[in-house]
Amino acid sequence: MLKFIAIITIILVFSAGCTTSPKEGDTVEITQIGFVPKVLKISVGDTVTFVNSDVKSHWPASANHPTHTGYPEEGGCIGSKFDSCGPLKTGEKFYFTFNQKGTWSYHDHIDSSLTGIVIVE
Ligand SMILES: [Cu+2]
Repeated sequence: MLKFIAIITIILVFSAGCTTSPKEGDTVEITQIGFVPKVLKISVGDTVTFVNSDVKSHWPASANHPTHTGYPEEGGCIGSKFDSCGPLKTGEKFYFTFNQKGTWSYHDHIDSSLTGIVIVE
């Protein structure tokens, strides 16, 4: 009986562990009204998925428009690595891993009135 309880306990602990890891990615949806959620809090090293749920194309990129130098990692295509480097069509995704702590503003390079913030702690 003790052995049975021990096995059940191990299974419960193991399955509880499985529900929390691997960590599900954080997602920002791009809709016709903009980025949802507008402010997203994550931990350093987390990957955010930007998914275009609108019928129009969108292009997430670091602030500020048009230089995109706000996020302090070189690379990408304009001024920072945090840039989808092209329009996302409906249903398309852009994945970005935030390795820098800080409050990072971004925008839609096609319609720069659409903005969002990722807070990396
Ligand atoms: Cu821009």
